[in-house]
Amino acid sequence: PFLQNVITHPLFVSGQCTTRFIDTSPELFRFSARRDRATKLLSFLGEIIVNGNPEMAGRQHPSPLPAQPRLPVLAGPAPVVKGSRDIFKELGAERFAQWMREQPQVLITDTTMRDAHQSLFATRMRSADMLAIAPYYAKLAPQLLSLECWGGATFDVAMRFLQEDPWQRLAALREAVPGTLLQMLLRASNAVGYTNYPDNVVRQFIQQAAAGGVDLFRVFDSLNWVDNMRVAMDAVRESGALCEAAICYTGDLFDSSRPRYNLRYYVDMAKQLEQAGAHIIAIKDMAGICKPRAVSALVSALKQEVGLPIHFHTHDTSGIAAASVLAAIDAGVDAVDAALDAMSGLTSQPNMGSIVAALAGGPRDSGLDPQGLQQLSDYWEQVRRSYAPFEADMRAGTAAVYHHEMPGGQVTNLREQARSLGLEARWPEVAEAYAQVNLLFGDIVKVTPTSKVVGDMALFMVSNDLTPAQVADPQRAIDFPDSVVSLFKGELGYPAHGFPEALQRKVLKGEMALTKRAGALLPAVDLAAEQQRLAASLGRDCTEQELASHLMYPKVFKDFAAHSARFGDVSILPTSAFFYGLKEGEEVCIELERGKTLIVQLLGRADTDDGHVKLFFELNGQARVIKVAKAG
Ligand code: 3PY
Ligand code: ZN
Repeated sequence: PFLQNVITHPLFVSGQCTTRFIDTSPELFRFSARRDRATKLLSFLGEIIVNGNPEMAGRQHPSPLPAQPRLPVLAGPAPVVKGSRDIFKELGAERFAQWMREQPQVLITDTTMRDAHQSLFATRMRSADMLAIAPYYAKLAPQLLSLECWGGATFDVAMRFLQEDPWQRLAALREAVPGTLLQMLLRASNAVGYTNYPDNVVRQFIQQAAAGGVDLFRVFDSLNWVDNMRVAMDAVRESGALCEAAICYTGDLFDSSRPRYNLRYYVDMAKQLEQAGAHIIAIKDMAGICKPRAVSALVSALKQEVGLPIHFHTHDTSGIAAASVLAAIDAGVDAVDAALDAMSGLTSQPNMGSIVAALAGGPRDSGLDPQGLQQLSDYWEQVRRSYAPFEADMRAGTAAVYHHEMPGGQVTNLREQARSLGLEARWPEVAEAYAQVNLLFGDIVKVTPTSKVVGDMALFMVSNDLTPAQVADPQRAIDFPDSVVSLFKGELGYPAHGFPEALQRKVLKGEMALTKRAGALLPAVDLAAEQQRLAASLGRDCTEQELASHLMYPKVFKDFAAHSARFGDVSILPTSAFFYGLKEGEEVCIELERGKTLIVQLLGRADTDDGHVKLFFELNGQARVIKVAKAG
């Protein structure tokens, strides 16, 4: 490697090196770190080849294994269109919001890199697949309002299952897509977690996310409790980013038997959010139950009574969500969410290409180029194949969603949880129990994290064969799941109408519920001291971003940091190699850094008699042997 560094050095190549060449060129010795990184990656590949990726346990490998996706071929120069981020930088937040309202065309957010894969294949999409296509967005779809590509469940899943640093994903996307707004989903006081955090932890997270590249924060509270959104909304505004505050749609606007969630309820909430400093209002229809007539009435009322742009988000679980999107557009909505065709439908967002086609030539034509979208979608179609083992076996939309009201992102997850408890065959009962739990809990908003609590309780009822009457019966002792106790204690906040008192008494068994916002009661974390403690436990300096990861998910971050120390940055591996390893004779290219590519080929394998496997690789033409212990 030293010789290699010498003969490729620019001074050597140009013949200008003197006798001091070696002394004055420390970079000649920078081969060990690269070699170390290559060895770590080979060790990881070795683990996957011999023991399998733990994420794949119990799942079927696709056959044949998908090939590396082909990227679009660009014809002609890029269109000269000012990207949404350029406009935002020029106008600032308030005037950008005004600009949104003044546009005749409907603005479109692409959810492919966040909600679509969260809802279709349990959030397993890897950064490598996003980063390869990201630069093409500027050329093929520069008219998009934003790319939703961060937050929600992606933060946790990146570290927990994909062994990736979510901050690195954000920074790389930011670099790859400089002209379009990057959007994240933030669970207000729950940040990107499942429980309320102390206020200063939420603020620190938002500061880091804004500094790391997020321009537009969609903020929601899982019980539509505006007081629980203020800390997050203030922090977003202070960071200079766009604050999009969401009203979570639940129930049915026109169902008089459930009058709680009526037009007044949503309009009042939107007005409170406007007062609280929102730049944009989102209608967050996380389950995909906002029917065309309902969204039409809602958008018209909001446009009349609130002076902010309205952004509609829905899911296609019912199979007819595009009708709602078109109804919202007819009613004057400013922006809508959609997923690129190959990543749309079912529990994901409705189909962008088709919506764009339906609007073409009309007064609200989105301005997006159908062919550009098609090229992006062709790429995603190939990518999706690598994730087939994570997809729910759902073939068609279903009206059942109007009954159970499960968020799109939860359907695949709850099915997965049911599977792990051996309840997969009883899925219709789980869905029914989910609807029953909602009514037992007082007809609440169900979105992360409250939706997880309702799901936990539904699984608990099905696995213990409990009826709603038995759950409510004060005489029957029940050991409620921890998440249910936490909900009734007010640790996630309160619905406007409170929890049903009798059930709350039964769940809390004499414990007191919180009388204030959890975030205000939780003691502030001494951030500097915590960062020092974290650095000490890692045995190295740590960044504020790592501190944020640790504050959100201490155990997950610790495991991820240990994995990175052992195997290096595995996010740069191609997806097929990451999940499925290499077959004998197979070769992969791994870009270690710009211009430094590793070409790895698996030549063969041999079992040893001490429970190991020796793998014979060729790495950039040189033989390397890795010995891997067989698990179990
Ligand atoms: C999340 O919080 O991750 C969601 O997608 C809610 O809809
Ligand atoms: Zn969603």
